[in-house]
Amino acid sequence: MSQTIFSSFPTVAYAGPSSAQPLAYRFYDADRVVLGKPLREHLRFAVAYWHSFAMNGGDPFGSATIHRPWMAPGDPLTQARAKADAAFDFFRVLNAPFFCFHDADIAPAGATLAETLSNLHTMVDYLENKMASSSTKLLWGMANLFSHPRFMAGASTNPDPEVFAWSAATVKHCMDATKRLGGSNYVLWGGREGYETLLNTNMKQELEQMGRFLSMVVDYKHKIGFTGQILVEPKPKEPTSHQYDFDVATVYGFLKKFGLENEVRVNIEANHATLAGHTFEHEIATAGAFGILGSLDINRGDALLGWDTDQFPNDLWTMTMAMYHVIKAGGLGLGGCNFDAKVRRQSFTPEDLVEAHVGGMDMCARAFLLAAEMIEDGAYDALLTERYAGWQQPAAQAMLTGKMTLEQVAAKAEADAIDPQPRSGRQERLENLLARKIYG
Ligand code: XUL
Ligand code: CO
Repeated sequence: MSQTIFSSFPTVAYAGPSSAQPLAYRFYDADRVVLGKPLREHLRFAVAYWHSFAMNGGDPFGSATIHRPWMAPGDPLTQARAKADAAFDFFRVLNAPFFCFHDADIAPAGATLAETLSNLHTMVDYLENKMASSSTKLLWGMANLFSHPRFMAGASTNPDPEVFAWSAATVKHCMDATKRLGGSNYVLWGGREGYETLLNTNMKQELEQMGRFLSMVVDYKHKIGFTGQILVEPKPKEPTSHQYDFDVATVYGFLKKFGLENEVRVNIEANHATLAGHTFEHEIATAGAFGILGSLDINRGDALLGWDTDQFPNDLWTMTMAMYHVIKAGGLGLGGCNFDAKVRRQSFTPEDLVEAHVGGMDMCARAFLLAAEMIEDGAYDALLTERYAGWQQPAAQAMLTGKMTLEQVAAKAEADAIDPQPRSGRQERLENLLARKIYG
């Protein structure tokens, strides 16, 4: 393979917590067995093609600061191949188990739908070839149905049925590509599935369109025998003021309405959770409660800014809580931890990109190890068991399992002259326990 901007980096290795090297894993010991399987299989780390190889550091106030060789003017397919060469070299550096992409990240748009789809398949051929000599697999594929101006009023929710049809054609081909590359999941993020003003929006109509679209995706998955998961990624706002897939609970209600709750799961992103006024662990626990936890987009926002800054994670407490609830929900299964995170505008060197991922992977691994300890030492579970013990009594079970009506519960409460007493929730004790674990 030709030289890339990552060729000079050796493959990052595990060096242990006391290592001071910037390019070593201190906690991500991929082969270490925890809770019955290697860390690599619990975490299933993925590199996001868009933030790592397509993003150029531009923001609303300034132009590009990140200039990669494949971004220079040139034949678009030749540049796309150079980008793929660099991407796979980067995966080698990290020893990354997975990557994720949108169609628009890997292949240039053409002048027509047919040319755009042809470019996509040309690049899928190229990626398939690269994957044959790489250990990096595809965690998920997706269609970018939000960047081009045709999607300015939505993709499946667009008032124009031709945009719905364009989106359907694109998703069909992206699902074919994902299946061909052995992807574990196919993700839909409703980039512009929302609205700016109800003055020009028929919400009922748009939700019907979105439900129909997702049903068609699920039907097609079964038709082609794609064995991966279909995932929806919730986000409450940005780019539109009101996004239909606001949060996990909203998505669950939507799936129920269209009878898709056993077919579709969620891809939960940390920064989207906080934009919705939740914590990352709240969203994970909600998905766990509904049985729809699919995968994670790892990043963080900036509490002082309040928009989707997609930074690499740096808060061990938050991440430990998140990993604890991942384990409680039964793990990530076919999902994984995708770094939907980008380096800052000033971090334009290849080394910045490597260091960002090494730090992010270590942060997740460290959090997972702590969460596994929380499970293994049993103190949290013991408190929960004690807190809800009353529900194990036969009389309480009768209320829960539908054996009693409201009048029967009322009659019994009155007859028993019940007198429930306040009990401590022990929040500070539990927080102190976690603080000791994290900070020593
Ligand atoms: C947008 C977002 C996307 C999706 C993929 O906020 O998170 O990057 O993950 O389209
Ligand atoms: Co995301």
